[in-house]
Amino acid sequence: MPAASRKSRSTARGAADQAAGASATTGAGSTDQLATTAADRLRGEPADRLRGYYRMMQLIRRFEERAAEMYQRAKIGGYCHLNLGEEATIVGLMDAMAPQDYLFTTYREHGYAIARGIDPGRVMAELFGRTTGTSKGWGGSMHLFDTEVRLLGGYGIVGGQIPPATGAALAITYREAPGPDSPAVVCLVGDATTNIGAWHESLNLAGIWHLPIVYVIINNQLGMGTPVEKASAEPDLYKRGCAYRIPGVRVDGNDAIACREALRDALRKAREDRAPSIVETVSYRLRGHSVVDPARYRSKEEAQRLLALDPVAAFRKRLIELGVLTEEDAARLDAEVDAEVDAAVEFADNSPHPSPAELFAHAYAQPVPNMPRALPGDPLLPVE
Ligand SMILES: Cc1ncc(C[n+]2csc(CCOP(=O)(O)OP(=O)(O)O)c2C)c(N)n1
Ligand SMILES: [Mg+2]
Repeated sequence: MPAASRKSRSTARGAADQAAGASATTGAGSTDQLATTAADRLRGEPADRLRGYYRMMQLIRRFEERAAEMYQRAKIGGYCHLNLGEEATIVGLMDAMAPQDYLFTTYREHGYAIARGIDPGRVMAELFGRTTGTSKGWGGSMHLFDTEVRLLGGYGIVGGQIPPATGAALAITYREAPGPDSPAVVCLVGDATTNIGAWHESLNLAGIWHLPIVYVIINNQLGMGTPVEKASAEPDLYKRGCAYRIPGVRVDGNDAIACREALRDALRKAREDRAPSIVETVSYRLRGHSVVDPARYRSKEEAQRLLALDPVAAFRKRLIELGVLTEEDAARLDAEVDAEVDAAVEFADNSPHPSPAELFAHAYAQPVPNMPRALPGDPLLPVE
């Protein structure tokens, strides 16, 4: 391809601009028009709901900031990836899901777990590796799991969630008739994850078996330090189901309501028509890939530009402008959220560590002896 036409292909920055124009309920338009339509969407929402959205966005923001702090204090070990910059996406997507739906996520999932209804204390306790955590302290940050709210992981392997999510959608087709109250599966993947084999194999099966599943691509513009257009030959990620005749839409991930409407629409098609689809949300990862990544691949100017797009600050400002919140209301909600996060940290810190005697619990179907060493050919289990 000649360099000129290569350049004309969409870039990560261009993707965000396009996203604003491709939201679920708007057509493409000028920046002014887009700002107006986003504001119109907010005007159509009940004030209580908007205040609830702001509170949840701020809860996720403060939770993640405290998680980073706790990591630095060595209260949290292993890997830890934060949702900073993804708060509007999370709130919109989680509000679109019904209680009967199943959620599979990446390792960047703390905010989704909280917005899906898990107590922040149990999430923080899992990050701390304590028995009161969602996975009894065995999973850590990347493996939150809770059957009660149908969060079926938290996967540390890139794309590891895609085949089991597709399998869960297949199971639904055996157990339930299609209809407005039928469950569906939401499978979240990162932008870079659309390049792995499991993505293509799963989408092919979802296509031929007509599975009730929505693949949501959380396009935060980077896979570790690699921009989308350097990793994906088709950087318009919502088109990446076309080989399987799976349609996709792209929405602005900083617009909670656009995210909610896009997923709601896709879920309706999944439940009632058994039609799989893709929703791509475009937002920006505000910090490094994980808490230990200083994100040196970003210039200072870029970092400043991203901070100016902070979805939580933007939502707060917009609600105050619309008269939905006063400065005092917002400050009160912020203080409430801070107290909730303090309580979560305290709960985690005061919770017990798992006992070493239970090292193999929850890992194998049968009890496994904690042998000091085994040589090749030794039986794993004592032979009766
Ligand atoms: C199979 C596999 N390969 C590589 C990794 C290392 N790794 C962790 S996250 C990541 C990038 C994924 O980027 P993306 O899909 O955009 O998700 P994001 O982290 O941006 O949310 C890589 C390569 C891994 N965990 N698993
Ligand atoms: Mg990414």
